[in-house]
Amino acid sequence: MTDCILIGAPVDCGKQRRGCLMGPDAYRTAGLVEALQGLGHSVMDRGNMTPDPADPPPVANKAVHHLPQTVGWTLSLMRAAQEAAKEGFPIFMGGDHALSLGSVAGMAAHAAQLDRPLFVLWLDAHTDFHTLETTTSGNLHGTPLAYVTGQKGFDPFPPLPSVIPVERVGLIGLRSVDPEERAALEDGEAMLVDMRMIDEVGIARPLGTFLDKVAAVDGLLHVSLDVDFLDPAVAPAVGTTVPGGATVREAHLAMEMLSDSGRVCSLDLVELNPSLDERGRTASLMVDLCASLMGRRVFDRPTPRGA
Ligand code: EXY
Ligand code: MN
Ligand code: MN
Ligand code: MN
Repeated sequence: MTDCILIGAPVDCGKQRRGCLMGPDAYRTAGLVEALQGLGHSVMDRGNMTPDPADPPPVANKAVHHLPQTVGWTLSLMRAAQEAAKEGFPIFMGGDHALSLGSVAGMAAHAAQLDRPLFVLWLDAHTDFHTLETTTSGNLHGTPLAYVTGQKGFDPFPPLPSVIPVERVGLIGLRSVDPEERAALEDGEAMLVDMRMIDEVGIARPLGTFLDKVAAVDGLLHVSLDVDFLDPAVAPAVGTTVPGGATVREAHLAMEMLSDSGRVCSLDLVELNPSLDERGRTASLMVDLCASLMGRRVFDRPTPRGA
């Protein structure tokens, strides 16, 4: 049984196109609380956050959209993550991926206090590895992973309590990477799994290797699940769809492997735009995936019948 702490983070300032504001309530409407309770977990729904304004407000930067608001969210979510992690398993219901600027930074600080290495699994079509200097869109939802791994060029974002080394980062589902992000990542130590690799060897092999790495150092693992990790045909309710994404089965297998590992300490559910959904289909799929992450199984470790 896990003490799940639901945190509504209706962050919509990470991009110009609005639509993630209603994300947290879409997950509630899709039955996230009941799904977790049905698995025997306790669920504390903290409601939806509103960010404290950054004090002093940062100077706006014309190349980046909504910088002051996003810095405010980052500070608030950093604090919320550390508090919630002391009480249980935080599930950040987004809101766009800019929420991970604060959620992941806060979880890294929490893990550092426990003297445990924090790993991050980024399930996403994108690497979200731009800095304020490299972004061409000016959308901060394309930057969180660069920030939490300590890349330069994030002034006036707060200094990180604990930096996550890129060798503790795995990205799976990649199929839309900008030149600057590729240049920053390609020769580095992060595990980069694009859809071609999943097509060739499946999702289990690279994910299994990554989980072995986490276990080898008794690490903790934060999972950041972007709706656009999935193929738009099965998850249309996201503003940054990229064709050729993960199938429903690949996503469930990943969640069940993560659950079996026992290493996951927190979760982001990000980029859901319910206004693009068909009868809440995408929100329901994300709730189903969360249930697989939190222990739902058809059979307990099925072996082929008669094996
Ligand atoms: N790399 C592009 C940009 O920086 O604007 C697209 C980013 C999409 C980010 C979404 C959250 O994954
Ligand atoms: Mn993302
Ligand atoms: Mn994405
Ligand atoms: Mn495939």
